[in-house]
Amino acid sequence: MKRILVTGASGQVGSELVPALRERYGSDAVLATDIREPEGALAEGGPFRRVDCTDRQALEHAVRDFRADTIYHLAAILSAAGERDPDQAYRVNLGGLKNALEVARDQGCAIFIPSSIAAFGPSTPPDPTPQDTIQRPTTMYGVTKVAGELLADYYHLRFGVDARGVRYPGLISYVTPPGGGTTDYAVEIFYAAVQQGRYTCFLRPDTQLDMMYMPDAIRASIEVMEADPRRLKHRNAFNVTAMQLTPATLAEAIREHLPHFVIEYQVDPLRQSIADSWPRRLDDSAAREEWGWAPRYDLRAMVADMLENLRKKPGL
Ligand code: NAD
Ligand code: AKB
Repeated sequence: MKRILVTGASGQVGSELVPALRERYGSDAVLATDIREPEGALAEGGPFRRVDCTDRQALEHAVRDFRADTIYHLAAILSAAGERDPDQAYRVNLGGLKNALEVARDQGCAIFIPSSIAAFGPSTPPDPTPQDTIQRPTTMYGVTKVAGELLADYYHLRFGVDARGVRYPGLISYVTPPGGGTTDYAVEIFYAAVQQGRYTCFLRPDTQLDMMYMPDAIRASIEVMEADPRRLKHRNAFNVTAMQLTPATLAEAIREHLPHFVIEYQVDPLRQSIADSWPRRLDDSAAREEWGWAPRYDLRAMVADMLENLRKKPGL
């Protein structure tokens, strides 16, 4: 029976991944950990332990006490927050990851490590961005993501650690708000549309980025860990994608449901320059070939589901 420890479990991804893992493997088989208290389904659905991933001993004790055989290592500082405090981003994203890999090696755990479209930079071919290509990111977040991809490969090659991962695009979801990224606009826009009927976007209307709806991201994270290892040529940092959006096309899709919705633009130079350095579209053929990846939500399906669920959310 699988026993899974999730770091950074209270965040945008963890708050949906943990319930999905509990549904699949049993509620007592998944330990959620974070430095932030969990809320909602995450808090009610199974065990939680406060663990700072920069504290290797604390992480090791949690893995050992729980007898975990798999770690989903989600704890991180995202792109915009990382530019406000690059030192903290380095400590959490790289220090925390190194600890998680060491603990996985010591305790014989498989480990899931998410990378990001942020692992690419302005010299990467942007459309489509190949699986294996130039990676010279210009943010601290991106630097830690490239280094993380390399570390994960290294721990597999050198120590046999079953490390796997995907490069998530920007993730759109309604359970937990995003934690300080550049793609956050694609979530904020929905809350603003439902609550105020208007949104002021911090990116230019034509800024195209890769995006994915959270149910697809959760499925990708579970499927890559369950994939037959004999078929995997890459293991880590698989490009995955579902849709390509600009603020203008997203606003237009929202207007199909809310015809009076208004979008305005007040560009934030920091986040615009980060977005301009990222790919416009990932080539996810390696994930499709090696473990059968395919997204289920396109723009229309995602917008309809987001609006339906946000309207049901208490307080909105
Ligand atoms: P998030 O910011 O919503 O959540 C991260 C969680 O990590 C938070 O709950 C935070 O409290 C926790 N955390 C921070 N420092 C910690 C520490 N020292 N010890 C333990 N926990 C700590 O981020 P997310 O969106 O859930 O991202 C999860 C992973 O997915 C990250 O690795 C991120 O880089 C990656 N990712 C996310 C997106 C996205 O759009 N959300 C896109 C690409 C990649
Ligand atoms: C961010 O914008 O920082 C994240 C990501 C794409 O990694 N959402």
